[in-house]
Amino acid sequence: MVTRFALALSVLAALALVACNPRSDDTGGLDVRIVSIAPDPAAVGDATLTLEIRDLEGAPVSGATVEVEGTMTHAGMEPVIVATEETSDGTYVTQDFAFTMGGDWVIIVRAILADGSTAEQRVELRGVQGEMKMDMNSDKAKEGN
Ligand SMILES: [Cu+2]
Repeated sequence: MVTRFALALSVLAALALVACNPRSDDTGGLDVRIVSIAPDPAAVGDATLTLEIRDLEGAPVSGATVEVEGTMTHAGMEPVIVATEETSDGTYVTQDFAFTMGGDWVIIVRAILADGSTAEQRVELRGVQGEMKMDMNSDKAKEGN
């Protein structure tokens, strides 16, 4: 029952996020996108996200420091935050990313460009396959750990 209630809450939280927070992703006019997620479809476990950053003219943006955060909308979720490596001009690949739970995720890409400016993009990733249980339901976690 607790789990079901928690799930209902997380759905409500997701709806609230959509309804009340029409996000203005601050990409500074850049095109920041996730071009692939492996494995596909996404599933619990190790995963590799490939991102592309392009400028207004569509040219690859090289030399950025890019961090990727994966999180979920329910309370108590510990986000997964990793660095990326630029594998070719404007293409950045996550290092040691993993989906820790099944369900709906939000991927947040944060880039610090070579000139010091920043860009942030959020992408909803629904239906990551696998167990939707989380360790947070353990008694230890409930006590605030
Ligand atoms: Cu979660």
